[in-house]
Amino acid sequence: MTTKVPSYEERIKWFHKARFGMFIHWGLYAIPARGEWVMLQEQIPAEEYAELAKKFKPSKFDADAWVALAKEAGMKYMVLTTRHHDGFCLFDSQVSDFTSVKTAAKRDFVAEFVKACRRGRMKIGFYYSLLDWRFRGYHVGKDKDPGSVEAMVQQAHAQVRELMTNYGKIDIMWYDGGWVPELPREQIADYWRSRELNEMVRSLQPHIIINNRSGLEEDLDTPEQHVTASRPGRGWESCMTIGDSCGWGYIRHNPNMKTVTQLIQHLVNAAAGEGNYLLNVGPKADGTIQREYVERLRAIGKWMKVNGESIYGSQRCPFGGGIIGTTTARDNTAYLHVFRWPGEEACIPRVGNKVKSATILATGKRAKVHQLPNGRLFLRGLPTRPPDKHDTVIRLRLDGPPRAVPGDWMTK
Ligand code: JFZ
Repeated sequence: MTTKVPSYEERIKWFHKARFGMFIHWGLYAIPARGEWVMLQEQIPAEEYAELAKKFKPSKFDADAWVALAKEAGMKYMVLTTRHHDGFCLFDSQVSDFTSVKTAAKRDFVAEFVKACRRGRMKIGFYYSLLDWRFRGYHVGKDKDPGSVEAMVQQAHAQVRELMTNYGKIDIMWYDGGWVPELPREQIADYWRSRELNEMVRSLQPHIIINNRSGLEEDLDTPEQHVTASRPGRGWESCMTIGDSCGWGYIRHNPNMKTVTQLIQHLVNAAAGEGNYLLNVGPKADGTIQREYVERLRAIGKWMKVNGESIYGSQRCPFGGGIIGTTTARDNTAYLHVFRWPGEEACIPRVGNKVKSATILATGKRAKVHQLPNGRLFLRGLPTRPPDKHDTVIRLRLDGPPRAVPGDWMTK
């Protein structure tokens, strides 16, 4: 019996409404606290690295606290590393003993995470790394150790089946680790037997969104550490760390933290391109999230409480943002996001609509609207100082869906 898979537009609808999610990189690597690549970067032998599992007993792990923080930030979904490149599973697996259920923790953290997300009405994503550094074949290549590569591929298929079967409705399958050192991109899907794998995923979870990291395009592009829009009509999600790009997993001293303003403007730029922003936290070994991340997420949430209508369900807006910022849209409304406050007057080009009103969301105050036939829109009577230091949003009520006038600047 073949399962009926809903259309792409149907499956991606909630994702476009959500716009903002939490990425969570957590596992044994939180113990050494030098990022999730520590095993490979410090060439730690698998047996030595496995000793960490004896110490992994996160006394303060509380999935409801993670969910509460994500909600406070204005996030609508959460993606957890069920298993990263080091091979350690945060879930119960019949094909591996290297799991949090069969070692010191004796807990199925994925199960606890899923239950907390459901209590918090959060959509759920599973990150799963296809590659597993513990398999010699991955490093020496299929020619030198075909048996090891086959065992690794079979592990991936079996564990993805466990994840798609044992935890109820899952909303995103977030593959990673598809790349193979000795192969060109076009051969990756065959190496992992990804067509067969994803057919199985869709048969078990027909509504699911699958990302583009199993060697196949599937449903979602995943620009990493940058905000780059995909073609109109294709879902995409920028994933990003708060600190240095090397540290998705917890790093004890991570000096280069992005500011709240930078993080909000990344989120806005993603929304302006009809994309999502998946912002990462790397909890400590005890399960708690570090203060610097909590403070930033709460500040973003404060901004989202006032301005979220310009983000959730956002559509591309054809108006120019000029130098002052960018624009998002939704139905018959456009939102001007002012990153660089110009003072008492703001001007943006290519506005083809009649603007019926302009309101600063942070204060509720109206701006005076003046429009020229060539599409230049002037907003006047603005305060000299920016009402919001991160991004002041001005809501423009329009006479219909946003439409641009052709840029006839200097061409007549
Ligand atoms: C991958 C992981 O290696 C990383 O640890 C983290 O989980 C991130 C979200 O995903 O990072 C990548 C992915 C792809 C490449 C490099 C790092 N690549 O294609 O060069």
